[in-house]
Amino acid sequence: MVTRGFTGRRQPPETGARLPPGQYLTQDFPILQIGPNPSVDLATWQFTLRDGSRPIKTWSWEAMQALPQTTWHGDIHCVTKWSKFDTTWEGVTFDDLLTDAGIEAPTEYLLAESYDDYSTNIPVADLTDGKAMIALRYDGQPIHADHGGPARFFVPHLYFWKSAKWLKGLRFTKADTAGYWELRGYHMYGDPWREQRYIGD
Ligand SMILES: Nc1nc2c(c(=O)[nH]1)N[C@H]1C(S)=C(S)[C@@H](COP(=O)(O)O)O[C@H]1N2
Ligand SMILES: [Mo]
Repeated sequence: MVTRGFTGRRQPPETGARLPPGQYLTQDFPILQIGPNPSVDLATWQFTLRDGSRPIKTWSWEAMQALPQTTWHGDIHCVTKWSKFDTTWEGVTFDDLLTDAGIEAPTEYLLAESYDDYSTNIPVADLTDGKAMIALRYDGQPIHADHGGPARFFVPHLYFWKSAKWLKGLRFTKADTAGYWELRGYHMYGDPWREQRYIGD
């Protein structure tokens, strides 16, 4: 059983087992971002899948809602050391997106790109088999703009900076290409269980 209202450093053993090294458990939901929320209008919202500079397919908000929706439940881990347990997200898996586009991944890497000029790189192997989604709902509700709504990328097994808010598209790249934080000293991969926070970790 998870202890409710827990705030101190001491924690039940089952909590410790779920916490990656160096993380602490938080009950609230911190907001972290490089600038103000970009304004994203659902009427003009677009999501585009690209192979390098070449567009593969673009979805409107309605088209994205019409794709199969999958629910994910579990824990998220931010590089600033908070972890949050038992979060519930719903959206379109990366697998279902590729199926709808009628393609297989053309390269082994991609960049998630956002409406606020944020980007972050992830290997394609980390996105397949249900490991990532275009999240459209959090806790049964539309995602609040502060947490990246209307749509954010969601890659929960990596540090949360890999889950790009206000997602605009995914761009396949030939090589592993650093995004916003990776250009500023953060790790290219970001596995919380191996504590890959910064370059060289
Ligand atoms: N577009 C965009 N996505 C982003 C960021 C950002 O600044 N812009 N910050 C990242 C970081 S560092 C973290 S920890 C998480 C925070 O998500 P939250 O605000 O929903 O907790 O979003 C990530 N995704
Ligand atoms: Mo972060």
